Amino acid sequence: MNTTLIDTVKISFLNTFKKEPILIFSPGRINIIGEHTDYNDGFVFPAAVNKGIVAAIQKSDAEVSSAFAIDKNERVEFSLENLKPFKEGSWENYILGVVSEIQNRNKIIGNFDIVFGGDIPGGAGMSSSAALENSVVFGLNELFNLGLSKYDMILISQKAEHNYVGVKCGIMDQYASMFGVEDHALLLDCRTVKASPFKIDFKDYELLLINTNVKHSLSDSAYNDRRSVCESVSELLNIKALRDASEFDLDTIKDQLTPENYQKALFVIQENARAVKASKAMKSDDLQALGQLIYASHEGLQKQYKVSCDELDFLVAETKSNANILGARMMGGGFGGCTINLIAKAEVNTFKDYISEAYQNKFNKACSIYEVKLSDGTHIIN
Ligand code: GAF
Repeated sequence: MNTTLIDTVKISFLNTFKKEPILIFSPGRINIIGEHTDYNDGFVFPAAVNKGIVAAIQKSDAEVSSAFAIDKNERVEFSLENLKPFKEGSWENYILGVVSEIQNRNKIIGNFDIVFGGDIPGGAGMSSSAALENSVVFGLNELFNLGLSKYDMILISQKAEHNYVGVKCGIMDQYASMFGVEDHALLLDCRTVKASPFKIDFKDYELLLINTNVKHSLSDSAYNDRRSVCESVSELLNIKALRDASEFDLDTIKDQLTPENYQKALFVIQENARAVKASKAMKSDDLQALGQLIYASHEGLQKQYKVSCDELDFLVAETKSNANILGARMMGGGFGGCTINLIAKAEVNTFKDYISEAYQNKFNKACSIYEVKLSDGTHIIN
């Protein structure tokens, strides 16, 4: 955990409110494989990381509540009555959305002050948004003794994202951020919302993240569009979600689908199978097989599901001739953010130098590179 970030958040809170806050760390996440499968009731393979959101929160006697986003240096006050979303794209919606969903469950909270900061940039595809939502619901649960389980909390965070942020996300991000286990990735079945933890020790290899530092506009609406394609194909197949379909089933309705939508549904079915195969490859320490699945995932996200972008495709393509990189793919919702790379530890420094220069030359901007540790989920910092 980033102790400088913790100190900054704590000091900012103390200076403004002159009272001791509860401090919460809520991690971002990586995802080894299983992209866009969560809202299809399928499998995903995420892990919480040691980067995320630190929030300081405490009850307030004032007539209103307040939130301060350190990174943006923006402060907002709001009444807990008649909550309404701020304009689209506002960070306030992650907080107000959580408050509103708590109220929808007839839980009573009083006014509070929250200060937060993070060390994952928004749009990195590492889910700073779920981390923020989880930190808010976790903090309010603690302050006002709401009696929410972690499971209740992630559903509240997810609903906040649906109803206040406007992204009809699945449950992967909120789950990974809340339930992460140090040194483990979680093979999560998004239908039962139960996960099997996998101890991650890639021996001579590690996972390296490369951030394109772009987030293309319309990514939220493109995400919601993908989700509705999947739902309409499921409806045609008369099944609950694409997790229940085989490639054979899909072929039976091929003539009722546009070629684009057929490919999208096919991608989901194949990606779901890849996530399960990846767990088997990991159980048998077959990193070569895992790497191939990771590459295949990118190919599908790029060509079938069409959620990649030039910057991500470039970063992945640049790994292909490097025998010390076993797999690479875009990670998260897409249209920007990070790639995840399964790379030999001995190669990391050389590759960092190489890719930084190549990316700069190609796009005339810098990429950022992160080495992360797998961490525990949302918790109070003592
Ligand atoms: C975003 C969403 F929030 C997740 O629910 C998931 O669908 C992911 O994109 C794609 O796998 O992070």
